[in-house]
Amino acid sequence: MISALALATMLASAGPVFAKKADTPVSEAAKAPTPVDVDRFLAAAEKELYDYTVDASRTAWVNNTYITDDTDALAAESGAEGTEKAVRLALEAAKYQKVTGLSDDTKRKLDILRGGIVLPAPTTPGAATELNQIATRLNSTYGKGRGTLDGKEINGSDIEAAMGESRDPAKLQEMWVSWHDNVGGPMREDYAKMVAIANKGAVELGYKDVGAMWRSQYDMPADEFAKLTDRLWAQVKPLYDDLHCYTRTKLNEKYGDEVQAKSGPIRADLLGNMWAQEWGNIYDVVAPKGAGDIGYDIGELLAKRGDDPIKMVKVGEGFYSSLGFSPLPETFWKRSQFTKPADREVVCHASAWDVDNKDDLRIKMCIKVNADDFITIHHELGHNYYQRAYNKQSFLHLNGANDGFHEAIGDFVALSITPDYLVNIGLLDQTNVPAEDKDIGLLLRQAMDKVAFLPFSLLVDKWRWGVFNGTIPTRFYNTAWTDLRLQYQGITPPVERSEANFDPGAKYHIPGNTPYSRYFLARILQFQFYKAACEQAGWTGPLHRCSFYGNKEVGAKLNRMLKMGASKPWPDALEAFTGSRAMDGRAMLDYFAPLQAWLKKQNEGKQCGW
Ligand code: X8Z
Ligand code: ZN
Repeated sequence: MISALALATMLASAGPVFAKKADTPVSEAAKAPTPVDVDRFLAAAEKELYDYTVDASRTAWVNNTYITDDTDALAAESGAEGTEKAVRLALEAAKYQKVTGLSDDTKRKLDILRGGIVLPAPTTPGAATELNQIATRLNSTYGKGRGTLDGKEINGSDIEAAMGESRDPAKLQEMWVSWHDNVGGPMREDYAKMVAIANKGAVELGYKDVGAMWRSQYDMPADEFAKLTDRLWAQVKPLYDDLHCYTRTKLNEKYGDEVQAKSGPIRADLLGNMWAQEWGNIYDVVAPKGAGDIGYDIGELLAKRGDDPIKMVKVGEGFYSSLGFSPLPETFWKRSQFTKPADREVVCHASAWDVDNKDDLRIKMCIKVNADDFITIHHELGHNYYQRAYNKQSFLHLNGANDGFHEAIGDFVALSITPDYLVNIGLLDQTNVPAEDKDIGLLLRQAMDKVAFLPFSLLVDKWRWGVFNGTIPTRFYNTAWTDLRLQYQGITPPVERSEANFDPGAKYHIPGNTPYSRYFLARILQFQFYKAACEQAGWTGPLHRCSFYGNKEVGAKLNRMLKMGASKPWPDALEAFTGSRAMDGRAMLDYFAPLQAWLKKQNEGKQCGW
């Protein structure tokens, strides 16, 4: 997802320097700036950035949906213009932060303007251009990436689906290794160069490094934010450990000691996902024997009904309409990329766009008829409805309360995709609704995606924070990545890796320069939102069976939070919808409590951990 400021700031600039007008009398110009001057500066900055982002978004859209040397060149040029613009305004904002008597709102905007740049460049001539050329090259290299299966080339979205479906360890290993070698490996040098340039930019803006800058955007000191994520992780880690232990046992039963040992880490390519980030695709391997199994797969239900990708998006839209949100605009259906074009290279990794910051909403996906993409559609639409809800805010507030909120909305909605909801929309036969005795199966299916993801979503930025602050030097890029994967996820690559590899580059958000802590926060937040919505709806049954589909009151209350955008500190937004001002893993733990008790029983007598 590209937010207005992230784009403005990802891209950077050369334009006219924002300063005193040439005809301003010297005496007046020399006077110390007043709060009124600062607000005038902010209004001009917002206008300048707004005008720039509409054009820049179009350029970025064309590049991402039609990768050629030419669109790369255009995107890099437009990006450089944006970087220079954003950096110039950020430097001004830093100066204005010293003015006394500023309103909270003004201070907030200055903070966003100064710290909201994803990849800052130093003001050295040519730096923004080089940075954007590298960033564009990395993004497009990922988009054009290929692995192999049975010795034949296979593109990114096909290999992702095949990792979910194959249960052949040799084939899984081939796909894992070829993807990591071919896609990540060649990015290594570019990545190191990019880190060096962006760090210089962060220092010019008064931050220790780029990682500190990323951590500065959560309405608290950067160090506090790192501590908060660690606290939340400590809260939910026992649940992850139980799931890891159980899953390892099941993989050992299926594949034998040679492929998956009973103890130690799990082999990363056996978990149904190229990055071992979400494990729901191997639910069939871990499903409780007999009684507890849920007995359906959403992908199969969709295929059986003959739903195509567009129909899947319509179903997603239907959920939001049921909450009272207006239908998506005509242009959404005309301009979105729903499926992978056959005749050109694109970035398949899903994203949601609001090109004109009004209602030019689009998604860009390479949809396949499977459960993963059904959920991802709801995720992307969550971004679009959020963007639309806050489109009356001023430019610097055209964003989520924090980036974790933006990532959480669609996922929170998708938690309502319960068996009863599937019956409601005609996908599941009433007779096939899993009875109460299948609750463990339902919860396990969810946990394989939701719980398994937690350590991955934390370690991606642990790695980047270390890279940016120098505790992970270039010569240890891959070792540090593999170590973090072992430490947090308890997984290990299927083959020996070395510093000739660059495995982080095989995950979209590294070459795409999308901060990742947002997804960790979102995983926690979505359960808080869900629990609050179910309470608002008066639900009294087990939490995971609650669907707030069709509930207009929940929709109205949700909209009250969404329309705030980034205009207030995130605790205010959280309070508006949930009544609480703190991010907390409790709601997630409550949701999974029956499963956790069951997992503990299954794990009895086992040596858990790795
Ligand atoms: O990147 C995404 C979305 C786009 S914002 C598809 N997600 C993360 C990922 O795929 O790694 C959603 C969940 C985590
Ligand atoms: Zn997203």
